Amino acid sequence: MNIEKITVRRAELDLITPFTTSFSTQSNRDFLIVEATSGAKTGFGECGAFAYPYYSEEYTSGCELVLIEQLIPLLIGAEITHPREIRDILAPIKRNNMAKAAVEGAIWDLWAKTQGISLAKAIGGTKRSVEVGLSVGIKESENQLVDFVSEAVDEGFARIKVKIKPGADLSFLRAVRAEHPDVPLMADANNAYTLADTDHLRHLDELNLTMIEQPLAHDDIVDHRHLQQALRTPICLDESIHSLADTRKAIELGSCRIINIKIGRVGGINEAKDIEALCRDEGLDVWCGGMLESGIGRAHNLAIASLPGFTLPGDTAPSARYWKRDVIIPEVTMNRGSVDVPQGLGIGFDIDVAELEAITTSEHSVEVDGR
Ligand code: OSB
Ligand code: MG
Repeated sequence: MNIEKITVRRAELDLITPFTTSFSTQSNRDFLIVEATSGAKTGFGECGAFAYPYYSEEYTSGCELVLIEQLIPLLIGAEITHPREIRDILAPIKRNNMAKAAVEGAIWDLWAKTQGISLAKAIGGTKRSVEVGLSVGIKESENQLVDFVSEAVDEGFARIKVKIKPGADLSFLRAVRAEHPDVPLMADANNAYTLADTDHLRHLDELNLTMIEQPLAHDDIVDHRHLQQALRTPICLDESIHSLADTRKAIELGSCRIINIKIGRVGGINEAKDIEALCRDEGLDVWCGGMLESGIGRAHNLAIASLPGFTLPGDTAPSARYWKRDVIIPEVTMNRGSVDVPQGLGIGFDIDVAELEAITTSEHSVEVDGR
């Protein structure tokens, strides 16, 4: 399979509900779609980066540049027999994981389409449907949060994740727990705490949470070990894990009991698969995180979540939770807390070309003959 053309498309979508984390409030997405073409077939990938580098060092404009100037030149015209080769081709470029994952994802989709199989099958997925949780942003009051969560519980989500930060944590979680004593509940701090908060965070143990996600610094694994030793609540690492090597070190140290795998954060499906396999061997639970993706990134997330090691519900909520109109047809829907893993070719959804064109703000294509 020869990679004849790669397009980087920048697009904007408005979120139905503004999403507040400990680091920002987002009301729209300014993101990249990468398209890779060979012959008559095109594969689609999405870059998880946000417009500002608040979650990690990557951000949309930076990813756009690194794709155009560094990554695409290594891939254009390349003869690829299997997408597992892409990681080595891109290895000279350090990090830039979300940019790498976007183009790797496009080529995985393209390859699956040339093989006549689904992306999930190409990856080695085994599940036909995956359990889904909802990630709920920080609300202004405990009451607002409880109302929002109650709606989500009624809709059937398999677990609820509540964003927290100092000043919007224990009382908010207690209010949700009082109303929903049995719902699988977790919290995500997006690195809003330090070890000095250990006594405060110990109160999480009273709430029967399935986990606390990334309580400490985005680049830490050592302090998380100390905190995990002080808590009964399992720690899940998100921001801290960028690779298989990071995963091995976190497991060796005992820094967490659960890993959130985001394809973008770890640099692509190849790395995500290796992390899943290691965690399965080591008995750690894994689940699929989200970056408020459009349907294209969501389809990739559903494919990876179909691997057997993804034992917990993922942040792969239905399209209607995020967008008035998604860029895929049909949109992602949920049935009793689960989403079907698409079985069609590649990502298994058609692209809503009219909608994708309508939300495009810029576009850059590179072709094999240098045009
Ligand atoms: O930490 O998982 C996170 C959204 C933006 C930035 C970071 C995170 C999140 C989410 C949303 O939790 C997950 C989703 O619904 O896509
Ligand atoms: Mg997180």
